[in-house]
Amino acid sequence: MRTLTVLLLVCLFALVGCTLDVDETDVPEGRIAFTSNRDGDWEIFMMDADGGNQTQLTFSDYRNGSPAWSPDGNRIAFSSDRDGDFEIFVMDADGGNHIQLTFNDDWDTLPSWSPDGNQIVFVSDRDGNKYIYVMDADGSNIRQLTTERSWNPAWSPDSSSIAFHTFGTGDTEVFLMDANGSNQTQLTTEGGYSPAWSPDGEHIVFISDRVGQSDLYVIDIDGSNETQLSNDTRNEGSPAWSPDGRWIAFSIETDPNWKVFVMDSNGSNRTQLTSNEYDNGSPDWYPVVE
Ligand SMILES: [Ca+2]
Ligand SMILES: [Ca+2]
Ligand SMILES: [Ca+2]
Ligand SMILES: [Ca+2]
Repeated sequence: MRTLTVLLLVCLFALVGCTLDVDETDVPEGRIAFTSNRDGDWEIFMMDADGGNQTQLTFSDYRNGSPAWSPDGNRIAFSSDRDGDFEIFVMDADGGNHIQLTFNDDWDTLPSWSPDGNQIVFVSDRDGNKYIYVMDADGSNIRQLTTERSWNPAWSPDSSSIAFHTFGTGDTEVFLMDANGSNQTQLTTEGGYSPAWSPDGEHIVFISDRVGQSDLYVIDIDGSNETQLSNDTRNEGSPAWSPDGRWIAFSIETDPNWKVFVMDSNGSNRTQLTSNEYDNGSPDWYPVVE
């Protein structure tokens, strides 16, 4: 009887151990907005961070892309070419109530919110090339921040700075600037683009082609500890950090389409989230830890 009791206890502890391990490992939690052309043109979708519950938020005959959650998780900024060129729009998190913020005949795209939700930084070619601009979240008070060709602005979690990359003349490199456009400083030196902040504001994940293939890298914001996170002959794109800091969502150009993946923030455990014959990309993590 005593032997049986011991055996039962061993089994019980083993089960508890297994259960704890499974809980802590590690299924990414939260929700991810992303884009897909699965209905014939680009639309914005949402899914759970494990790839489940994929739902379509926009429905149109034109292109909607670059989803960016407002910091409170109530709205999504995005770009749409419904008036013939790309403009910045904001909609509710359920896909309703579209409000147009920019009005011109040029490209306006890649919005990113200030952490207080009061401003949106974005890319526009309204002045002849692609430069970075900032506006109030109602579309007013537009100011130009960069005067070299630049792309992919990302506002820092502490509000103070904006990461972006420059291109067109020489190498494509990641830069940081103050939120008013001053103090533009180069962060990467061997090629880098598509920067995204860790939620603690200490690190930036980005893409680089420096070894002849595009891979994910991470760097501290003082330029130290640059580390390669992926080594894959396929192209990677558009990284986005989870609000709890544990995960990075991104896209991979699989044969023949782009798919959304997630991995640990150290580069391990790459898991595919979308599996269809269309392109899927531009993931942006719901910003509130639920
Ligand atoms: Ca459509
Ligand atoms: Ca426009
Ligand atoms: Ca227009
Ligand atoms: Ca790669």
